[in-house]
This record gives sequence, structure tokens and C-alpha cells, in this order.
Amino acid sequence: MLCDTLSFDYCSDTTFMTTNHIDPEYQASAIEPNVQMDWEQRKVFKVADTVTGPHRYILSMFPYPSGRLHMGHVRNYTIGDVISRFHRLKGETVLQPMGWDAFGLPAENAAIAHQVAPAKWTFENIAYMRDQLKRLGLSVDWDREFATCTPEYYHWEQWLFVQLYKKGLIYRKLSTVNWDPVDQTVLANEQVENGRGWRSGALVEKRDIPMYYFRITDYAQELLDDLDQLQAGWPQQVLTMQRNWIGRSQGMEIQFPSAQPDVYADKLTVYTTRGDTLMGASYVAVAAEHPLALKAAENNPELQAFIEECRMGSVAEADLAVAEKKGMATGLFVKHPLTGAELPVWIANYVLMSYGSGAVMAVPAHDERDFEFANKYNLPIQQVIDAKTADDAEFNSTEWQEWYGSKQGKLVNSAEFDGLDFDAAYAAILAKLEAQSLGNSKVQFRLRDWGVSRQRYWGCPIPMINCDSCGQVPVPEEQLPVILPTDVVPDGSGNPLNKMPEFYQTTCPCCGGDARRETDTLDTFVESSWYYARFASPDFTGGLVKPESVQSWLPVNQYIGGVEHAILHLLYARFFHKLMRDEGVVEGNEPFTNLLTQGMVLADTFYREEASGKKTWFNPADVELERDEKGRSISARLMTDGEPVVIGGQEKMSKSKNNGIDPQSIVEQYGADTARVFMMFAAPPDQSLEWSDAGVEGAHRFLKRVWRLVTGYLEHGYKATEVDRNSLSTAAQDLRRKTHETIQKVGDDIERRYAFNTAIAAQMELLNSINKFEVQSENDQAVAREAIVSLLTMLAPFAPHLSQVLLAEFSLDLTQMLLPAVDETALTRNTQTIVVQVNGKLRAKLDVAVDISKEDLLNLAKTLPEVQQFLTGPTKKEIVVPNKLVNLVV
Ligand code: ANZ
Ligand code: ZN
Repeated sequence: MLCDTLSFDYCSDTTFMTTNHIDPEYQASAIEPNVQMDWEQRKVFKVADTVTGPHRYILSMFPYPSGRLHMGHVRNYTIGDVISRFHRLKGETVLQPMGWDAFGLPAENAAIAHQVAPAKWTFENIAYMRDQLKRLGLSVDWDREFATCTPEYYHWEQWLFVQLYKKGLIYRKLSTVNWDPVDQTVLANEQVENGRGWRSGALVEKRDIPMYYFRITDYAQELLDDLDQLQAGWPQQVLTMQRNWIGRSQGMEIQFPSAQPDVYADKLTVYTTRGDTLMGASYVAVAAEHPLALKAAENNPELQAFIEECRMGSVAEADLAVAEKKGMATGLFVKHPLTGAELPVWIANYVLMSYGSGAVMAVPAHDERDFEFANKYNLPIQQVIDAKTADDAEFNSTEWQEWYGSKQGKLVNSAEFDGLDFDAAYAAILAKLEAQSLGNSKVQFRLRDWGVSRQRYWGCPIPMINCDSCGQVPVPEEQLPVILPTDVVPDGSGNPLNKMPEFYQTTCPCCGGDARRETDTLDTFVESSWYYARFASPDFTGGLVKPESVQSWLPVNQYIGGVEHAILHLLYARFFHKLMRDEGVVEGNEPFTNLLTQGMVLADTFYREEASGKKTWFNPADVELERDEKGRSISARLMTDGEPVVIGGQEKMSKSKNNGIDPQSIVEQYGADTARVFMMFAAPPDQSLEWSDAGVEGAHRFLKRVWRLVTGYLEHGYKATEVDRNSLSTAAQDLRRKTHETIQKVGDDIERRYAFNTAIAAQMELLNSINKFEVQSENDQAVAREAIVSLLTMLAPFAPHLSQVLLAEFSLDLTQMLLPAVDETALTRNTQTIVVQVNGKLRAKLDVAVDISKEDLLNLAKTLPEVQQFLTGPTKKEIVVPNKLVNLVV
């Protein structure tokens, strides 16, 4: 407690005097709106398009305007804001923007459900959520806000599309989509439920339609290589996910000549990473869509039916891996490139048309899928690798797993290649194939080109014109943007743009004849691939980005978002950065130097189960908990009927488990500062955070204690004087040490480790030390003041409203402040605690000067009564570990 007993001046110097009007009780709702208005009026967080001096660009993934903020948003934006505010306190100019990823399917679904135009729905949601975000107290430059559904934004997306199309980086090809025959519309994957259309319930068909593709595979190698540049700043897990998605594989293409040149002339090309096993190939398998399969099916209805069956199935690789292996012989044969033996060609459902050449040489002895298939259809299995070690059993087709995939061991049953190991066999077989022009080395990527056409209304119009005589013609630059009409209410039966001649009727820029505008729109991942660059100069009308602005601000120093975006969004954004670089509009190779992926927000779940097994989930807000002494929940009741409900454990907040907690209600009840402190204190940012009412209340109590400490101090009306470092009491020295240790720790925790939780814990400790400190002199007043102001400044990134209001009582303006510097002299200790042991057992503790000599320390230790009673004879050994302990051995 701050001591009341001393005499204090009623100082005439009014600069640092308390203004008396401050409420003795902490009332977040009374201060937060005022502080937010102050920031807005003074435009405290506004930054210029260009910047000199130390600066930083901090970006949290922008939200989809779904309607209301959820806890995931609040966590994401709080983390970004704490980092932003911390760096501002370090004297850096910080760009923290906010905007809206505003195109997308939910707006169309809402339109169908409520007969409201997607544009109207979207902008209403934006208005509501913007207000919610502002109430969180984010240090955002709101003048940079934009929504991606505005022509000012998508104009430049269309412009880039046209440039890339002209360069050949965008092309058009047929692609299979889900078609709802009743609604006459294309369905997104998530609109297909158990093979049926979500609205019509009709069986979904596959259709081939032309779509535009970005040639991301041209950048596959670079996207892979540049991950090395991100090694230091990105989570390993995300780098690995990116690598696996790109999926580089080093193998060879092998040609199998036709055994029936009269039926078909071409060679069949397969892709393999295991050229060493070529002599074990016993059949060849092709995908159902492979030209050879189609050729074989020409006069064979049974094969046609099988191909159709394969086409209806899932195209997801993961599904194929576990699906039952199915196949059918085509009746065609190819020749083994080295032995000339005739091998049958099968159609197999485990071969993907989209990978390699859509054909594999099957080596059942050493490949799991081929083995399963060969067993099922009685195809020969030929061992060609002897991977046996001393203890292993002989090769045996029922224990094939031991032999699968192994690159160890020497070749057998492989004629001239017998005895070679993997590397030698691979090289020798490749050389022999190359000599006969039947094989070549080949790098293959799992990554596919990115199909961006969507047969939907609420998206960026693809800036292309279809002309009967000229084909696909890009919209001329001076006609951009192609504006999406906004007064449209889709009814679910296809893309409304197809029913709007005023939109699609146009003239061909090439021949001037009648032409039809493309009515497909772009995948919404396109907008989120370059928004980070647009934030540097959001109002620029002369191009995608203002060159000097992106030079100033890019790359993003710190990107923060959910791990669910670890693959596609980040890969597309990295790809776009390279596209824009090659277009000459941005510099550097990568958009995001550091990445923080935040963990999920979990909450308790509660349910009741009916006899039928149907579960009804209850929101935690409607449930009353009974806890044991340790605070663990032991039973729960529904508040409305007082009857018990089952405690289902902590799960990710979601609609399906009805365990979402509305952040708005927390902000209203406790204030934004409490919500922020709780979120940052409850868990490290990359780990999952367990929502708990007790935790929220704890955070609120901490802020109340800070408030009381400061108002208590202010009541004394102490004079503001400088700390005199030469006349400090021991207690004052201790408090100063604690203050400066905390400054050091908080800085390190936040900047180096993202350890916001331990940074707050350190501040709580400092608060305790200040509370215990008794002010007994004028210098003590200064020491207490220094500790309080330091605490408030360090707390500001977490609880900015409270900090600003309390600092103002010291006539300090938070928005102009810097983090206090660590005073190294305050860190040095004058005394230290030494542990005294006898025969290794702790017997006493001793406070001594840090510079005490070894002899003095030993003598002191030996004279302690607690020690002496154990010194039964002369000491045999005296061990001194400096600054730590003395051990006397008797
Ligand atoms: C012969 C072989 C023998 C294979 C063996 C594997 C093990 P990654 O590493 O992922 O690139 N493959 C090639 N094209 C395919 C396609 N379109 N659909 C399904 N599978 C395909 O995988 C390359 C391996 O996957 C290739 O090497 C091929 O099977 C198969 F003991 O060829 B392998
Ligand atoms: Zn034309």
C-alpha cells in the first residue's frame, strides 16, 4: 500500500497535479468511448503513403463481412494491435490498416434467403462490424479502409488480369464443375450435400465448361525455393505445409511403345519416381479420362460405363487414396521399353489424370496401391529389390509392406541391373532409356494451375469479351473497370448476370461486331491475394499501387492470421507478389517477412441427449456451473429450467456446438481493455485459448487494481520530482530494480518471443511490488511515480484506454510516449541471497553484499546458529559457488 503517514506537499506546480475529476472506480464504459473519439479526432494512427525513419507494416488478415465479429476475429486483431502499439511505443511509424474481403458466396446465400441485394447486405455488415472493431480500440489508420467489392479496388485486379492474360500467364481450358440440373446452376463444392444440390435436392451432375486458369505452376520452383527466405520468420509447420502442397518430385518419364500399332500409334508415357523398379513393371494403369482409355472405350459400352462411374466419384486425392481400388482391362497392350514384353493396359481409379501423365507403370511388389490392385485382378507380382537384412524374412507376397517404398537394397530379377543399389540402378536405367529415346529425367509438381472462374454473381467480373469471330478478347484498359451491377437480388437459379443483356451485350474490341461479355467472376481468393499491397496507397487512381508507397511500406513486417489459411491464401498471395514484381509494380520476392498463426478459441460445450441419440447443444451463457474448491466444473444446469445438462468439454467455438461467445457482450460488460487483456493473458498467441468467465473476471480485477493503485497515488498530490539515484533506500532500490527488470522482460517477451502472456504476468508482479512499497520520502514518491508511469506505458498495448486516461493524470499523452528505457544501473543488485548448506543440506540463507570476499562469506556462514549446530567437527571441505551458495562438508 502507498503509505498515508508521511507529510506531502500540496504542490503549486500544477503540471503534474491530479485533476481531481478522475473516478475512483474503474468504469470502462465511461472512458473507452472518449478515448476512442480522441484518437479519431486527432487521427493519431494515420500514416502517410510514404515514410522515412524507422517504420513497420503490421497486418492482420482482413475479415469477411459475415455480419458480426466472432472471438477468432477479436483474438486476431488484438494480437495485431498489441504488436502495433508496442512498436509505436518504440518510436516507429506503424501502418496498421483494416479492410473487407467483401465478395463471396455467403452474400448470395443471404440474398436468396432474405431477398436482399448482396451489395446492400455486405455494406450493412461492414458498417456494423466496423463499429464493433472500433470499440475494440484498434490503432488502425481507418482512412485506408476499403472493401474489395468496390470498383476502385477491383479495377486494378481486372487490369492485372488483362496484363497476365496478354503475357500468357492466364489461359482458358475446359474444366469439370458440379451442375445442378434443376436449378440450372453450377454449385460450389460446399453446396453439394451427399451428391445433391443444397437447394433443389437434385442429383448433381458433372459438366465440362471453359474456365480461366492462372499459370501458378510456372512459379512452382520459385515458390518452393523462396520458402528458404522465410525460414526465420514463418512457423516451421506452415513452411512444411507449403512445401507439401507444392509437392516437388524428381523422377523420370518413360515411354512404353504400342504393341498394337494398327489400333493406336502413340507411345504411352508414364511418370515414375522409381525408375529403378522398371524391370518389375507388370502392367500399366491409366486414368479413366486418359486418351488411351477413351480410345479403348470407343466401341466398348462396358468400358464406357466404367469410365463414367469413375468420373462421378470424388476427385479429391485423399478420398482416392482410401477408396477401394477398381479397374478394368482395356484390351490394349504396350511393350516394356527394355525387355519388349507385352504388358496389359488397365484403367484404374487410383490413377489421377491431373498428375504426371495420367498413367503409371505398376510395380506391385514395391508399391502399395499397385499391390492391392494386382492382387484383386490377378496380375503378376515380380520382386525386383532385395531389401532383406539379416533378420528379415524372405520376400513373401503376404508381407509385401516390408518391401514397399524401400530404396535400400539391391536389384534382383533385373537382368543386367542386378546387384545395383538405388542410385546406380536409377542412373543406369535412365541412361539406357535415354539412349533409346524412351525416357528422360523429369521434375513434377503436385501443385496445379489455379482455376479462377466462378459461375457466380457476387464477385469481380472477369474482364474478357467473347466474340464469335475473334474468340476471347481482353477488355481494353481504357474500358476498365467492368462494373458489377449492384442492385441485383439473385434467386439461386444460375448467375443473374446471364439474364442481364445490359451487362453482357457489348461489342468486340477487335472487330467491332456484336460480342458477349464474360459473366463469370473471379475466385474471391484473388482479392485477398494482393490487398496487402493496396493498403500502402488505397486511394491511388493511377494504378494498382503507388510505386513510392509500396517502396516505403512493403513487405509486410508482421502478418497475423489463422492457420486455416496456411496453404491456399498464403500461397496465392506469395504468387501474386511475384506476378506483381514481374509486372514491375512491387519490389522484393516475398510479401510477408514474419508470420504469426494464432491458435483457436475454445469454450465449454453443454448438451442434452434424447433417447434417439439426437443432441441439443446449449450456449455457455445460458448455463450455470457448479464448481469444486479448485474451480473445476462439476455439474451444470440450464438456467431457464434449472435441469442438468451434460458437460461436453472444451471445443473450438462454433455454431454446430452452440458454444460461441459473443465478443460484443464481453466488451459491453467489462470493456474492451478487459477483453484484450484476457485474450493476451490466457495463452500464448499461437496456442489454443480456453475461454473462461473466471479468466475474464481475473483480467478485469487486474485492471481495477491498476486503477486503484493510480488513483490512490494521485490522491496524495505528490510533487513530480526526478528520482535521485544517489539516495535510494533499500526498498526504493528494490522497486526500481523490479521496474527496470520488468521493462526489460516485457520488451523481450513481446518483441522476440510473442510471449504476451508472460509480459502481462510480469506487469502483474510489478503492480504487486508497487502496492507493497511504502512511500516515506520525497525520493520514494519519485520512485513510485516512475514505477507507475512505466507500468501504465507497458500496459498500454494491452489496455490502451485505461493507460491513456491514467497517464493523462500525470500530464502525459500516451500517443506521444515512448517505452521507458531500461536503466542498467537500477538492475545491479547490491545484496544477494546466499544459500548455506552443511553436507549438501540446506541449513540457512544469508543476505550479503554482492562484493563480499570469499573469506568474509565463509566466516559469516560458519557463525550462523542454524549452521553451527550441524558443524559437529572441523570442516573437511569448504565449497563456495559465487553469488549462490556455500557448502560446508564435515
Ligand atoms: C513406379 C513405382 C514403383 C512407383 C514403386 C512408386 C513406387 P510422387 O512421389 O508423389 O511424385 N504415379 C505417377 N503418376 C500418377 C498418377 N497420375 N496418379 C497416381 N499415381 C501416379 O509419386 C510418384 C509415383 O506415383 C510414381 O512412381 C507412380 O508410381 C505414381 F515401387 O512408379 B511410381
Ligand atoms: Zn471480334
